[in-house]
Amino acid sequence: NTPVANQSTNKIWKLMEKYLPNTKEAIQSSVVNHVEYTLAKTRFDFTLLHCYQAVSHSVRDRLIEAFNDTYQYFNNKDVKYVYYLSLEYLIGRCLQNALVNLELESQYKEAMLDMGYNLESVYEQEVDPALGNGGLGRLAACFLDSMATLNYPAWGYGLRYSYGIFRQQIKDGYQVEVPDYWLDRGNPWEIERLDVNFQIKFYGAVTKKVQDGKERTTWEGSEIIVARAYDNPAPGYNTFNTINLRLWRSLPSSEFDFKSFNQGDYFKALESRQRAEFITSVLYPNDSTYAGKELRLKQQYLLVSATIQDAIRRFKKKRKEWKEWPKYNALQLNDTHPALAIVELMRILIDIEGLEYEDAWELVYNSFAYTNHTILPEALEKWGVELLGNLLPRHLEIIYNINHIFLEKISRKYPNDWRKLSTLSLVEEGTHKTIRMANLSIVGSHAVNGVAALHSQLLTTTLFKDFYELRPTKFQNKTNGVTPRRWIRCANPGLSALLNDVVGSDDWVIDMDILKNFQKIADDPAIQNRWMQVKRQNKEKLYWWVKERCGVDLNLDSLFDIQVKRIHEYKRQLMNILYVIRRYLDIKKTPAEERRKLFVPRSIMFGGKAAPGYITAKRIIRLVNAVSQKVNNDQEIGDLLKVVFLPNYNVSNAQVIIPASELSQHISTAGLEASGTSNMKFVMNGCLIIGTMDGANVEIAEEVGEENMFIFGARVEQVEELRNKMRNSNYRDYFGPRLTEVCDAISNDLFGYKYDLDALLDTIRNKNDYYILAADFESYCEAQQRVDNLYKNKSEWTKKSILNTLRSGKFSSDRTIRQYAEEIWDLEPCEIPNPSKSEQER
Ligand code: NBG
Repeated sequence: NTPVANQSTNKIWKLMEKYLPNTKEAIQSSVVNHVEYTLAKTRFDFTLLHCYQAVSHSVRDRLIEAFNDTYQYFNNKDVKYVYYLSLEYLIGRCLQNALVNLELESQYKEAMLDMGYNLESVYEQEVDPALGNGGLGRLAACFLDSMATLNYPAWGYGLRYSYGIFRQQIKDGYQVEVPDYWLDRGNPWEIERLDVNFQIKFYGAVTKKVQDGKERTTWEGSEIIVARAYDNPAPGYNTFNTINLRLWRSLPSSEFDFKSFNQGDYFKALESRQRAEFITSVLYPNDSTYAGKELRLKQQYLLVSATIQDAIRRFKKKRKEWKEWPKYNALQLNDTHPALAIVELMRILIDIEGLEYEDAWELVYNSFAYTNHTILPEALEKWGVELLGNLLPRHLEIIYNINHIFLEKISRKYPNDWRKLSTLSLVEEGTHKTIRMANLSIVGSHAVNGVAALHSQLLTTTLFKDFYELRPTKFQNKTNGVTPRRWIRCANPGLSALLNDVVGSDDWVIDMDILKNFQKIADDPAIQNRWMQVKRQNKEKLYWWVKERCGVDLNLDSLFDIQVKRIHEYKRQLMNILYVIRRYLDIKKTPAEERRKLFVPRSIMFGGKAAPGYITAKRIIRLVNAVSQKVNNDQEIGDLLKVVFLPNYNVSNAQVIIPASELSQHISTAGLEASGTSNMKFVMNGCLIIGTMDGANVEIAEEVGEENMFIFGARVEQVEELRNKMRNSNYRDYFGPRLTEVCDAISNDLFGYKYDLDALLDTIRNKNDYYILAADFESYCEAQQRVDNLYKNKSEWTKKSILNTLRSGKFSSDRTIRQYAEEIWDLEPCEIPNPSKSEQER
């Protein structure tokens, strides 16, 4: 802090006030300047798309300012960092979120309106970057928002795929996957770092040499590519802190194909350059199954290697002593996908930095932590030893080393316990020998957590039981959360305004727990009315969305009943659609004049993508569309029942769908949904949940009260017994009469597509109904009856809706991130002074 530095900083602050003030005029001039100088369009004639691009650039200027200052400040304060490693980030659209977090939305709205542009239509121009599959990727995005908002010194690291999750089209009722080249129109939010590049090696050979009486190992890769950084600023709310999501893109390295060029094989050399670019070209569209493909392993290693190199470079700039590593670095693994980071850090510490094995291990162990997101066996990553050994020979060697030392400890503790040795081993023996990435992640981490109380408990009693017994203190729970900034403040402006009035400020946006203090408003008829109005407006917005995309006219007075999530057998969309058929048949059986008395009009909506190779999931989509076609065109039914498949469910669509929903379905087989996060978004937006006691539903019931939900179905302790009962019996014995009639209707071709649909029904008839859909069907129908009964009483329904929102505070990702920071990362917040405040305040 020399006087000279102070003087020049002050000068810069003065200049900044000139360039980026938040007045209407300054905003407008920054927008038109970007039209002219960044987009090279004329100020006097530009389209809505150009308007979006120019507005985004003007907001980006502000973000960059905050973002540079943030890391400068962290660096000066010499803080500890957390590195969040994830192969997926579903960040959704950025413009509105940035404006809301910078608290500039109303200023921009006014400035743009004055120029003839409606800010909401400007928002609609943005593509939705969909670099993730579902809950796991969206969780990472909510975490970034909370880490920034709570001023934690953090970095997000991931991959910049050129193609995100496919776009889903529905053709003749079937899902069709279309590539999503999201960078088509450029990406105004990212900052390409031409100067941040790291070499990444693949294949090659390992050599050992004795040097000064010590064995030194080196690995020479035979394919070398480059990872380049693309930075994406993530602003906090109500703070100047803005953190970075650094995404890597693969590029060819200039050196390595020199030989081919020199040998005159120009095309071969270019081909290999393209191969390098291909690595980060596409996201694997699997949710809860692992691919086992070499390209996927290359993606994982690229993320891990570039990130570790970056973190080490940053660490070395400040200090010399390796033993300080864990004091300044925490690394969080979002599932096992980036687990090779453990091995990569070991490799660099031993082979390059020359540390002893035990010393290196201590640093690795104390800095890494691992989050598990599922107990489904098909999701557990296991890499074939041949594949791994060929691509990363030195890493395989280190994994064997880790395993050797670990198993020696185990056999000392449990002599001759072969069962324990074989379940704990990082290596799965057999004809096809594999490396178990979950075991590697547990052994290499000082903390392991599940994502909801029930899930974390199941980890310690089933999947990771033996690891738990070995070291119980390593296992923790961190119940997921979602950010109220995007999921209430941005997605539901009507509700936000109402909550501002109730609370008397917008403090709830960063402190959701205060909503609890206002529960008495739930009985207030005036509030109830306003609450219903807000819901009605949100329903209207969805009404138009559906009309435009699906050509269906919904009844705005009907109950909006929604299930949106990845399509999977364990999530039981099949049970939902079978109930819709049940309802359809029941309506048809009822004399016309009694129908409206007995049935509440319902609009039942489904949305979600199926993994391209998951045939059963795709058949579920086919069934939904077949039922939709039949029911929606049945004159007798009219608007008593409508069924719609909402195409291409993604983050920006969710922001329209969730606030409009009244009933929300979370009906997985107990024990199989690790947490769920959309359940939290729905609750915050005043939806009532129909659901099983699974994942975070259990904690939602604790918070909002079971009486404010529609809980049904077998509990986790009962599932195995139900399966056993079915195992040796005919489905006719375990199907109730209501379900039998539904399935018969499908088999008798009431909806067409007999081949596909019979095959679908076989999954519950002849495969012993693993997801116990038949066993839960009766209790599901009863819960649905309770829904109808309550919906007839508008005031009671609305009261419960209000209580759902006011009691949802626990499910803010701010709570989750605080727990990670305090209980796993040992991380302190570090808030940077706001330069727009006066000098005294600074
Ligand atoms: C998913 C679970 C969800 C959970 C999210 C986020 C994977 C592997 N798991 O229940 O299925 O909410 O992770 O934790 O995507």
